[in-house]
Amino acid sequence: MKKALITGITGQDGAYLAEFLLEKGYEVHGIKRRSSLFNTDRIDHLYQDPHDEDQRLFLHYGDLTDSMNLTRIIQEVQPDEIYNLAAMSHVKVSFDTPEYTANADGLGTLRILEAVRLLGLVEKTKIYQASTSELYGLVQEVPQSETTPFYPRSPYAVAKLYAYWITVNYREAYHIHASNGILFNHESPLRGETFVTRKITRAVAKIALGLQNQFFIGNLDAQRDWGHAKDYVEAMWLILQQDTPDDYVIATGITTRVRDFIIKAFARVGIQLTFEGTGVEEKAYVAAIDTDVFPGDPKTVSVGQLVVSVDPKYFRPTEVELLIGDPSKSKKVLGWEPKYDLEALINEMVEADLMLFRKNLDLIKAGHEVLNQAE
Ligand code: NDP
Ligand code: GDR
Repeated sequence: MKKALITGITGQDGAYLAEFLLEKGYEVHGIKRRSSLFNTDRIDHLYQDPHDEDQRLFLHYGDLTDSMNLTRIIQEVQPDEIYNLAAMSHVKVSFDTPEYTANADGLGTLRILEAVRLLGLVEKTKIYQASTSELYGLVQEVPQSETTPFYPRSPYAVAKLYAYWITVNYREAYHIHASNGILFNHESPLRGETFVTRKITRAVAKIALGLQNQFFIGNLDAQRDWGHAKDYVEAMWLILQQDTPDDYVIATGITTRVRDFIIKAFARVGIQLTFEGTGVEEKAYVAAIDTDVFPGDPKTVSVGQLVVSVDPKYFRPTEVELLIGDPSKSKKVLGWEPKYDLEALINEMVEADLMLFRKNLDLIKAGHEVLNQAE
């Protein structure tokens, strides 16, 4: 039985990857951080009682900033494959916590590579590094491929640049099977609530159910190549199944503006929008409601209602305006093909958030106060 170690198993990708590898018959080990509240929501459905004889999912406390902890876990587990997904992954937050981000996202990768080298696991352990389209940053060329020059635009992207190159260096210097997946944005119902897609689908669901009137947003013109996390974790696995380590772009090849994502998400609940104004003054109003599609009480939303406003607090000091990936190499070499398109992704996300907030609605009707602080 192959053993995989996933850092960041409690995150969006870690949860999908753990499920994928368990289905493939792997023994899966994950590193989770100690937190003052439970932080395993996304993998609770995979939990197995430690007393089960056929237990195949194991969690270890750890942190990417703690070398000794990482080295001990890798020594104990002796993994065939390590997926390094753990990171402070929020671009905007990295401007507030640049040193920590460099430590976890940059040096964290070094700690794993060095542990594998020092423990004599170079021949045994393959390493996947979660690299990112944020490396491309300021547009040099489109679509962006494995040969496009990098120009990172945030402390997060600069930390990930170090992680990318230290992975390449350890591959070349010590012949470790270490590969970078340069993944473009990928989303799902498990996406963190403060990333723009999930923020939008949550707000759309709440507005449709009458739990909220409007929401605030940052740069409406940013363009992203959005895929589904489920498709992207398969690519991670395929990368480690290759005889030779290498770096691959994983993307859909289609880019969409934040504004159009909002329009599509509202359309899913039967609300048509009209945008007025420009720049920080731009706002979106309800233009029409298709009552055959609308999932809530029709009285909760009205034509002319203000639903979206721009708030510059969500702007970044330096922005990445346009990402569009060229996945030709991964399609050709890995045989990777995404199954979801943007419509299917948005539908799944809005549907999941409607389900979530219907439960909140029931709680509110029963007299409970429900707090939601996501931005
Ligand atoms: P998430 O933010 O959902 O998950 C990040 C995970 O890392 C969580 O499990 C988190 O733990 C853990 N983590 C954070 N800091 C540390 C630390 N210091 N030590 C140990 N664990 C830590 O990210 P995603 O699942 O979306 O992304 C996975 C990886 O892929 C990340 O490295 C991200 O930067 C990268 N990436 C993501 C893309 C995307 O579009 N999703 C695109 C390209 C790259 P906790 O649950 O306790 O917070
Ligand atoms: P990104 O994702 O920065 O691309 O990083 P995010 O969803 O945060 O932003 C995408 C774009 O939307 C714009 N935007 C807003 N973003 C947020 N979060 N909140 C807002 O209110 C808002 N309004 C507009 C942003 O400015 C940006 O242009 C994600 C992360 O998963 C990284 O870890 C990963 O490496 C990259 O994707 C690829």
